[in-house]
Amino acid sequence: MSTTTLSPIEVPPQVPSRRAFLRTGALSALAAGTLVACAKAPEAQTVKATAPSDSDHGGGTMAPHPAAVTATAKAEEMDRLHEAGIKAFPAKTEGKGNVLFEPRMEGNVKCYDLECSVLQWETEPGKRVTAWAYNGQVPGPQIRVKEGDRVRVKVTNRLEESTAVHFHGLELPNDQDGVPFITQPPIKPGETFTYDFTVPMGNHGSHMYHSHHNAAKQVGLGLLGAIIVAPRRPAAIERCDVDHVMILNDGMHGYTLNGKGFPATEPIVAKLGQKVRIRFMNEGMMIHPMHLHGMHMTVIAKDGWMQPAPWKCDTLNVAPGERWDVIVNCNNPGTWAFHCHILPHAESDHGMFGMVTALVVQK
Ligand SMILES: [Cu+2]
Repeated sequence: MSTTTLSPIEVPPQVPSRRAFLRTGALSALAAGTLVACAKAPEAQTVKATAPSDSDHGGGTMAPHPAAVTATAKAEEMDRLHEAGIKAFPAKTEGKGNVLFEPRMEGNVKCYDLECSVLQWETEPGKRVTAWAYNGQVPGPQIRVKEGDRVRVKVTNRLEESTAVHFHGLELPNDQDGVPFITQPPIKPGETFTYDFTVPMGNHGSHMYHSHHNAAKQVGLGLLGAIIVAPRRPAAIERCDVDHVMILNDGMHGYTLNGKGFPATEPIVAKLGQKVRIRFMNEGMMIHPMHLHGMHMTVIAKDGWMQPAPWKCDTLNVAPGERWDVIVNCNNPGTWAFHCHILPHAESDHGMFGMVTALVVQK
């Protein structure tokens, strides 16, 4: 299993025609097996309204109606913005979240140090927002353990509010559940709290860790991450070539996938014939029906629990707090749109934004 690492290269910023764009555009290049990124969107192009010719009016020498010129110019401008967004994908931004977190071993204990702090986070090119983050990442670093592992997570609070960490999906002893005043005192500013537990056998799957204190604000600002528990004996159906975690959020940073909005979202790249596992996790406060073009998804697990029988769909509703694991058999080459189907979370007059990415199946 691997996550493909890609190095972007420059493409010319000007797009002379739609045909040429299709030939040289970033998405075409992705599909051809080369990742291409524009460091900047194409230069603003002069919009030339195509004035209807005299023949459009059935002869005569009448000048085009100003309203028609304005409408055409508006349509051209809208198309230009849409094209610029697609050309910029996958756009470079500062900071990357959800990076694999290598544990520090203390004997047979996997130890992770998490520090909560405030920083500026670039969600899309030029858009910087205030984030509350674990170890400077939104989402926080990705923890991967196995069922039966002994785990120690030391949380240091550098925020101006108290906090606590809940391991969402893990069935832990009560005092490890991370809910202030129910299971522990809050971790006050400047304090450190250590969680120490053994991951129960059978509790494998895609889980999350996040703040459980003033959480609408704290999770909305970025205090969240993935904790993935591998089974000791994986089922045949979960074997895959690419394992991709996709954390959805809709708080103060807008509509994001792994802390970024389109065109700064990360494409999923696979080769023809490979199997991709996608682990959807919703850390937001809204439902997001995630829709994949070109191929169906086979649902294998809900909240970490293997389904009694796999089932198929192309649009999968992911509600707040839910995790869904799907397998995509990449049998259809090309670049396929992959987006939330609540369309105001994905498209506007100004082009695609927010919860949009692509699955690129390379021949
Ligand atoms: Cu959505």
